Amino acid sequence: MALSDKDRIFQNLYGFQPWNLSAARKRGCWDGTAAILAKGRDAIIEEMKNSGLRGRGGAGFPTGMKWSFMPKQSDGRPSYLVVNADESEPGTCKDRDIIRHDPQTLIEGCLIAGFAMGAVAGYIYIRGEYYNESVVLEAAIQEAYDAGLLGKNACGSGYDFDLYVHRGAGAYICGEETALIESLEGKKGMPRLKPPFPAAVGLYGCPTTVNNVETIAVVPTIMRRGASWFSSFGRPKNSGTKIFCIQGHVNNPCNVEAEMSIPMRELIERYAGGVRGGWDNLLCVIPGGSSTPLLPKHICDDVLMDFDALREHRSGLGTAGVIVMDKSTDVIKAIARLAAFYKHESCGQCTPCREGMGWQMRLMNRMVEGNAEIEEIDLLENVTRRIEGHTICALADGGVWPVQGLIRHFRPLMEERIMAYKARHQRLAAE
Ligand code: L3W
Repeated sequence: MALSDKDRIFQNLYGFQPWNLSAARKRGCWDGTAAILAKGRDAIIEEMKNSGLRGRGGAGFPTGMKWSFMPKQSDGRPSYLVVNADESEPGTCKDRDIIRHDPQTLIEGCLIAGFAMGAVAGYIYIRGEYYNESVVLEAAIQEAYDAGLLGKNACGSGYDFDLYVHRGAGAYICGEETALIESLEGKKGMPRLKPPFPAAVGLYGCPTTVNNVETIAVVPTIMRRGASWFSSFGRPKNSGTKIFCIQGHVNNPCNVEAEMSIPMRELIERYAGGVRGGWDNLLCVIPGGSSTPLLPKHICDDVLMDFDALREHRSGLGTAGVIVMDKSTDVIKAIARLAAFYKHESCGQCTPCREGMGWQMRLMNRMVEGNAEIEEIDLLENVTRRIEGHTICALADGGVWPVQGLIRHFRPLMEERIMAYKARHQRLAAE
């Protein structure tokens, strides 16, 4: 089902109205929250399961199921909710705009989610570079406390819930949930081995659920409008609405909340004004932050923007940071830039990632010039396969997927560049 304006959960995504509590209330925030909590923990989790909501931070894990992993009875340890606002995926700026312009959607979501999982407190871990957003968030939380919506007897529900903001220091790896927990505990942000999953052993060794900002911020509306309303958008297992960040060579770069499973072509055409210079000028699209690029032929196949459809195309929805590149792009250079990002952000804990990301970046830099041997393309592909799946966290996987996609889709271009480099040097040597 196509989304109309009134269906949008984020009514202030563009900041046309104030973010403060009274304006948020006029948009429907905090409407009947006490009645939602009165339904009880199990009913809220059931509603989330029925809505089909999947995590919006990249992995797409079913939210209701994740909450159900939290202990029903305390064994003496407190439980915590942690919100991942360490938004750092290339091309992704959706959580930033939720916090900037609609922070009460997130704060109300924290209360409902925290209640459903029996948490005593919530921590919002926000990336250090989002300084202005952290100021807005702190002020919005204070407004919620002052109005009795948070803290002791939150919303008059009899439930006590505190919410804190913690600023990160600008490391992409701290978006990985266990590295985030380490960082929150005051340690160096390095991923932990899983299992145990955070629901069993998380923050300070206590049961913890880590959810992305967008995931938590849609919860109040799902509870108000109902699971079947949310799941009427998209398709089974890929339901609901989603914020897409469309950028690059489009006529109108934007963040937009649209229905899940919208065809990529329609998304770009309807909301971003189409490709600069027209569709014939399209080179490729990275659909999910730094996932594998897709070619125009895939887009003409009407590829759908959801977790499962993009996986079928050996790519991914990720955080839905859609990067459009037209034919003026040096795609080898663009992917080399991503390789440099992952080299910079590797925590260095696992050898395949620590060594592999640097090796990959250096070879990719030579590929940009064409200063390589043709056989090194196969070597590059081979090494990426040896890195993938051999590290504690998904950072290295994310680092090799775009390179694998480049080789899969643009090998002739890479070969051509190497041949041109050789020809140029032979000519210079002969002169
Ligand atoms: C209990 C089990 N819990 C899984 C939980 C797990 C986690 C969630 C997903 O993210 C993706 C990558 C990119 N018992 C469980 C369980 N869980 N099995 O479910 O877990 P997982 O392992 O599938 O993924 P992950 O490592 O949490 C990796 C994407 O994230 N990505 C994007 C990053 C985005 C940003 C941003 O800017 N927002 O940083 C980067 O790689 O798609 O697939 O909570 O505990 N049996």
